Amino acid sequence: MLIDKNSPLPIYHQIEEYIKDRIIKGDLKPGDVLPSEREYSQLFEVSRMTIRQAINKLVNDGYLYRKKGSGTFVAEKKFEQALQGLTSFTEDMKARGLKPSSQLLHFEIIPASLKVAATLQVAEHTPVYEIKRIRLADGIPMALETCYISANLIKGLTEEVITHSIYDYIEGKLQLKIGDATQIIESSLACQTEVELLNINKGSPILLIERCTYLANGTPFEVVRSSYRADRYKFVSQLKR
Ligand code: 16G
Repeated sequence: MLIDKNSPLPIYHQIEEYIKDRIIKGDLKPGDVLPSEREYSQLFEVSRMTIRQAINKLVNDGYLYRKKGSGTFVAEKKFEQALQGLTSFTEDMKARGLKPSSQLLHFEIIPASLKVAATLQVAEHTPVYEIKRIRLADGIPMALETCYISANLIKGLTEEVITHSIYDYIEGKLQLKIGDATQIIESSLACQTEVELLNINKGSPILLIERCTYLANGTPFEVVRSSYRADRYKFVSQLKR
């Protein structure tokens, strides 16, 4: 029996678990089209409404995605991103065996706003690099990043550097040691810019991450606001008591 109609567990939830199970076991693979609501409703002998409820939940949780006019598909597995280590996007993607790249949208030296200056612990209007990049893994857009970096501290950033790795440049070329960071994660829904640049549907879930990173001597050098695709990312941390 696929579902138990006498169980206290709601039927849509049992169906959701059944589909999830098939994805985890690999019977349904990323890119596969999901059987139709009609097929599932015949299989489970329940209404299409109940099936839709289960599928909606799996879409919201990132297991499935819908393509207008073509149906519902199995999504790629989410990346698990550890929250402990202070790593760069380049390092994260390489560690997964993926090819990192960046599409540069904007690069300019500007006077720091009051907010950026306060975080970077410099006077207002001190020159900072303003950098906007789309970060890609194997050519697929994963995140949109806007960062402000102290220009007096991190000298000589060029387009060439920032289309590769900023952290590599800081540690390899400038021989400065990166120490730690504070990070805030919030949830949000994709705005029009994110829809276009990350190639996602309107209203898709987004993880907003704001990071302030310090050199090992305690000086803050960057403040970054990133929008990560919540359909592709989950964050994992180890808790000790
Ligand atoms: C990550 C960092 C970002 C940093 C970038 C450097 C988060 C949320 N953000 O994307 O703060 O500027 O890596 O990457 O993790 P890069 O060395 O590849 O340029």
